[in-house]
Amino acid sequence: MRLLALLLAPLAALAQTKPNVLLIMADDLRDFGGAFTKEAVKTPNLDRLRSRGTTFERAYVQYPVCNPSRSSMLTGLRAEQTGIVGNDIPLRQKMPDIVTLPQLCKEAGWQAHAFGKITHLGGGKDAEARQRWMDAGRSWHTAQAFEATKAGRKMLAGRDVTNGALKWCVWGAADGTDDDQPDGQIAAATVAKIEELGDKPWFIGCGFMKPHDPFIAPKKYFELYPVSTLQPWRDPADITPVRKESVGFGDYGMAFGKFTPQEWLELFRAYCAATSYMDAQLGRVLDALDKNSLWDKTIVIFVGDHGYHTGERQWWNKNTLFERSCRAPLIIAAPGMKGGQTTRSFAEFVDLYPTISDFCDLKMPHAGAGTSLRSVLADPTATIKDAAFTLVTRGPKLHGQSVRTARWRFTQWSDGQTELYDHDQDPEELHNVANRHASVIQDLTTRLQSLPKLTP
Ligand SMILES: [Ca+2]
Repeated sequence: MRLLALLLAPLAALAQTKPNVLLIMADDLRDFGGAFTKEAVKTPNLDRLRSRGTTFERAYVQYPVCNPSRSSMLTGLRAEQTGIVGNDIPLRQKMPDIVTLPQLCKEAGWQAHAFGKITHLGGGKDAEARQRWMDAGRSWHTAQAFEATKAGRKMLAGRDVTNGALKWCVWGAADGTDDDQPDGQIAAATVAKIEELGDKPWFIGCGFMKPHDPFIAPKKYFELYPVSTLQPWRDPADITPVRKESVGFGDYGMAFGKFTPQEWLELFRAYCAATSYMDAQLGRVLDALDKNSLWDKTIVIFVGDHGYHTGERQWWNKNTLFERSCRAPLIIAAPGMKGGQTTRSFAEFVDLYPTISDFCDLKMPHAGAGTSLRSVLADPTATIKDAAFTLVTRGPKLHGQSVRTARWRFTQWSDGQTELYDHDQDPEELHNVANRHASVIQDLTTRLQSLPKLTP
């Protein structure tokens, strides 16, 4: 027996250095107050994952739009460095030789498979273009996207809220089952792959597509939210107005400006229903980890790709430099780390690449912009950084950069305009105090100047 144990010891050590990686993403899921329970939305499976891991209450994306955020996260580089600042350019067109996070593991022997939306899903109906957008073959052995079935496309209730002005701005309570929508199929495919791969080390991307628009979920999830139980956000009367490029710009701003209280309520209810639907699919994946006893062999990361305004500053979207858009959900459950922890340590999504390569004992092949979060997982009172940075662009001529510190959010536009919000007094960023606090602004301007230059 002793000889057998000696022979097996190196194998056990090897297994420990090759944990499975389960990267679960939700699309356009705002951070509901960090604890998820402070607001109306019901997310029992996110709560279940929180009990297994560490919840980051201050996690920030580097660009609050799908493709720029995901490209930054998967390369460990800031959007200023990738130059990917829109949903129109696939990663490889801009960075043909970069080694992505799943690719790093794949080339080191992990089985790498993506289901649903991990990279941005461009390419329309062109199957080959879609595979290129998903970076199949380079980042993943296989990558697969999913669509609603005929039953799932039949709406039992719903409405086009802007009468066609914004094509995406519709909600629907769908006929059919969970698996008639893409997220149910994504959960089923993820579970099947976990069971198929057994003891081989794997890196699985499980990319849920909700609560992103169109705000559709099977009808039963709408029934969780009787209209009388919901109170959508209303801006107070004394809110400081800001420039249109900051928030409220374009056709979106025009349309949201006309929303009635009833329309804000309808959209908020649909967003909550789509969130609970996504959460239920997450539960199926967590069940597979339970059933196959994989928690001590798997690092599980749950992220949203950026935040979302559900009415704050009369905005129903992302793509702003406010807290509601820049802050996103992040939960990490890693082998050997305690569960049920919450941390106020700052985290940026560029930290995920070094964190996962740290747990996989792989060297990051290029100089990344982030830092491993391992020390925070070991001790949630530890900190690895005291600020987080986010970029947006407004066409080729204007961009804004924002820095969040423990007390402040400071935003500087490339034409020199600034905004400053004091989180000690004003957590919802209602009052711009940039005409005061000159020394704070000087300090935070220096911090922004330390960022890499935007290279479009
Ligand atoms: Ca998104």
